[in-house]
Amino acid sequence: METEMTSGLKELFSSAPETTWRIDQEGFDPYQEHDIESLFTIGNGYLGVRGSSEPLGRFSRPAMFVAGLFSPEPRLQMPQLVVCPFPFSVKLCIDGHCLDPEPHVPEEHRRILDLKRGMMLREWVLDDGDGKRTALRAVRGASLENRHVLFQYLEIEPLNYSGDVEVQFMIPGSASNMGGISHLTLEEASPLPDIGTISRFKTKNDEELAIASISQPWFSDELEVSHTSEGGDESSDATESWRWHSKQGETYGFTRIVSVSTERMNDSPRDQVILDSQEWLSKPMADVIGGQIDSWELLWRDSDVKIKGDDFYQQALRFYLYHMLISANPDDPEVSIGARTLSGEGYNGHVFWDTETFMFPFFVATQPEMARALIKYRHLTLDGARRKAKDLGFEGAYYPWESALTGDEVTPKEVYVEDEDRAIPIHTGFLQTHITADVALAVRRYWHATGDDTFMREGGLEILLETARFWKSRSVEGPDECFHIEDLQGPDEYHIYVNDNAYTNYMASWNVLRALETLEWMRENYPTDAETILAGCEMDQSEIEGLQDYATRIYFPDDPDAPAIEQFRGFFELDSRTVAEHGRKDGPLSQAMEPDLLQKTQILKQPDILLLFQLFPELACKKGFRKNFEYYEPRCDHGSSLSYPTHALLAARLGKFDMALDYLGLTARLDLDDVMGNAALGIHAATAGGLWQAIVFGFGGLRYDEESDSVLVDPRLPDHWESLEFCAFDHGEIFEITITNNPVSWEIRTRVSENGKTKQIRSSSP
Ligand code: IFM
Repeated sequence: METEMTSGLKELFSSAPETTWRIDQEGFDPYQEHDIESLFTIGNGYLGVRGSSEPLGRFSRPAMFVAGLFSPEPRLQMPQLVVCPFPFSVKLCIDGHCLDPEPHVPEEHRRILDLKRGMMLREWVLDDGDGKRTALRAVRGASLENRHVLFQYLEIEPLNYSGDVEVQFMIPGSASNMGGISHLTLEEASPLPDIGTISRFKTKNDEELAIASISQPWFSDELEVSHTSEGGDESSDATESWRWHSKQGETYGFTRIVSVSTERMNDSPRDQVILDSQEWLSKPMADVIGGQIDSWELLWRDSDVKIKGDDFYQQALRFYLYHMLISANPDDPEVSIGARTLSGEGYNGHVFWDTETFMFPFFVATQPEMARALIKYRHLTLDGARRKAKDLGFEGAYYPWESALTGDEVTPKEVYVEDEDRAIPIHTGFLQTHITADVALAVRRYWHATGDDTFMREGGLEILLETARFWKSRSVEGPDECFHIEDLQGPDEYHIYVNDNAYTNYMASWNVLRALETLEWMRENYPTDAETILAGCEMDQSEIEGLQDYATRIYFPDDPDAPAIEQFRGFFELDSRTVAEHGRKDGPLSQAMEPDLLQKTQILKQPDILLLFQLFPELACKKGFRKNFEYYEPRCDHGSSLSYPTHALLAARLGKFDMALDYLGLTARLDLDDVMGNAALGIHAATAGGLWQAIVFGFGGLRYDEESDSVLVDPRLPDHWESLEFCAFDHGEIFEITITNNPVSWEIRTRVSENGKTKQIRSSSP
């Protein structure tokens, strides 16, 4: 009975890569499912599907997320990324008795996230309660060749019985976000004659979501099989069923293709998904899997980082690189990556500075096409940022702290705390102004690393000028003849309504100066474009001169006798005790202290001033890096997941290896060990990017130096790391950097890509 196909599926398990390329999870604890599901998400930047088990359990949070599919949340009046029906639902019935996952909890359950090949593998045994045991094996993935396509292969083997088996492939007729909010209304759940099912939903915005699901058994023609597809009205599931008489010890396999699209992507999503799924169902499994392996090989070629001598970091880093790679789509600049990727509902799928400041450096260095789409998103949403500035009485573009599709501010105004039955106001939407300069920094870094002048001409400079203009209008001139930026919040979220946050002021000044410098470059190299852009922004010469004057007069604290750079005016007058001196050992101080009391201390939620040394390593000698680190590090309680990687990176730069490795460990295991206790809400995207930066910038010492216009490395490896290898793009060249340890030495090989092939061009050593 076993066909070529079935042995192929077994082979996928036996050929799963070695441990640093995979995450294994054994056993099945229903209560842990909602955390584990986030970790085992598969995706391709358009679709993200949580790693929920095929038959769904009560504690599971099964979900599919579709990039850009937002729908308004009624109470808080902001868009939410829609939880879509889980596309891999399967039900098994034996002799007419359908097995719900409870009480039929899977036994001998094993899940493998295959990072190398971009798939999830799962095998388990189900007991029907009467002692009939069935072994199941399943493989699922999201295609990179066609981002609308999901594939699922399933094998069923009756272990100790022969009997009638029925398999149902379902697309649930409903799905809801947390709190029971359902954004989708079912429009259609119909059989597709002889081939499968089609489901169509409408969001509250009236956007259509279409899901086609079709399957096919691998049985020989002699076996009598009954095949039906059904759907119905209201919230009913679309179900395709296969029934046959199974024999003990034989294996029966299925291919299932699910195709998903929305009106944002297609005028007629229904037709498109039917076409896609039919086309993909006709492909042999070997081709689908082979294509997947090839696509992932290409991604890993430039994105992998090899750490020899430390499998713990090697595995954790690949886990986070995988999650970044499944979150970005080089072909879709209308969307960016939410703070919890497409793996969970955290932060409603909204995009924060996490993308530009934490993840973007990874994409710029290793996947410039993905970086281009991400930065283009900020250009496509520039009008929303202009609207926000105007609504708040400012000029230029003020980027939203939380962004969805349009670039309008979508930060909820409050968050409801169920246990305490109260709503807490959220100020970040109009206080965390630094996001605007964080975007500008990403624009320049992208341009600098890629040399993509087209982007600068078609949007980059416009962003830089509009954000520069915003800063001037957001500032007030003081009697000291300096410009001050008041009533805001820096990266450290424990202190609100502060004045002259040094991080923000530095970034604002940098933003304006670089905008003017880029304008000069454009005037020299593309004068017509420069004039068109200025005319489009309605910016004249006197405004440009005003910006020049403004940028050099933005206040920045420079008291040489101060213990460090003052985070904001008046910071040093606050209670100066460190976290240890507050006697807090377990968890952030914020868990034990009310916000208004915390505000009176120097305790930080996450690095603020210190982040400047991460973003601008050249400041290390000018601004007292060590002194600042030693002042602020003991005062940070790491209330944010963004905190650990920056500390790891900076401690490594300072040669404080024990401390660096402690912070690196917390970064690396943040989601794998659920350090923050909220992995169920999705992968912490900033931590993923932060881990790459800590290893490549912190230990590897990679630096893009704007002044010398070159890529530099200055590595500091922990003793037990034998070597570290990574890639970094610069102006279309790929630098392959290999650092060996004890004593440290390195080699840089450079290659260029030509028609998809790569060519070695030179190599150099220190
Ligand atoms: O952007 C971060 C912020 O800096 C800290 N709170 C969580 C946000 C989303 O990750």
